Amino acid sequence: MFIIGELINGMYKKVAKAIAERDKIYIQSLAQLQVEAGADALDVNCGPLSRDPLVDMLWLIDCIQDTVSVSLSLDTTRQNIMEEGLARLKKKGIINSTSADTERLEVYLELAKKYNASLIALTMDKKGVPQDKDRRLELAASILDTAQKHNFSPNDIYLDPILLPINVAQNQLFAILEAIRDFKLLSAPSPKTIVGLSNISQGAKDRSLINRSFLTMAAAFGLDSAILDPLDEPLMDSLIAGENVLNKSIYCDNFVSAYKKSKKR
Ligand code: THG
Repeated sequence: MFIIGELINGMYKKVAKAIAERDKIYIQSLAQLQVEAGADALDVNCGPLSRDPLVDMLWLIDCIQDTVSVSLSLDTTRQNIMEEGLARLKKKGIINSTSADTERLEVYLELAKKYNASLIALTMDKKGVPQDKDRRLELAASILDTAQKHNFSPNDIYLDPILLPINVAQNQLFAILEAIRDFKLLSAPSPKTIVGLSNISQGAKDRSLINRSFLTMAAAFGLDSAILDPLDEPLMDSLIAGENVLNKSIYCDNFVSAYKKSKKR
């Protein structure tokens, strides 16, 4: 599974404070800790409180790139911030994200091509977040159709079914798992799939337990990537064990430590 660390997000009060105070040490340690824990990429989001999100995003990118060398997932809804951020990246970037609205999607497909970035596409449009699997599949098919018209490979598209909180949308979670499985059938080569894992437990108790239960199930439904908290050890251990069960790594008595060693860069 391709792990994108979620912790550099101004949604967290401490991160918002560190951004406002230009606390480079705090941000860089969050970057290092996540990479050491197994993150393949880092999500970067200035959060809702940012007074100058463009300047904050560029500061965060520079700050993170000064200390780790993984890819960055630029998590912003603003097109100008996305473009200036992409221009600043040293590694192949990830656009997080576009919706399925054609005008928006077309702009982001061209941006992704221009900067050789991957593109996360949410299966939602102006009508909002789908309430069932069929609508998610319909939007996913439309995203892939538009991508093909723009000569953009499905390999570089991450379809996001939008994971909803268990306390408000419990009856949709199984449909989301099925969507993750069925998205892969919509094109050849297949698109990739992704979720923002922590969404599922927002406002709930026992967050880590809910997160890791869903993640191992999603892995079994073929999920390729997740934005998650890599510092949550029980979560990472469940993922490692789950992938071992799925025969993605070879079983041995110390498979958890063997896996962790293999990820050290
Ligand atoms: N899909 C895509 N990108 C995403 C999401 C997604 N980016 C943002 C988000 N969802 C994934 N990242 C987070 C980060 C933090 C939390 C949830 C998802 C979170 N934060 C605490 C909360 O809200 O309770 C903050 C607590 C605090 O203030 O300390 O849960 O779905 N493509």
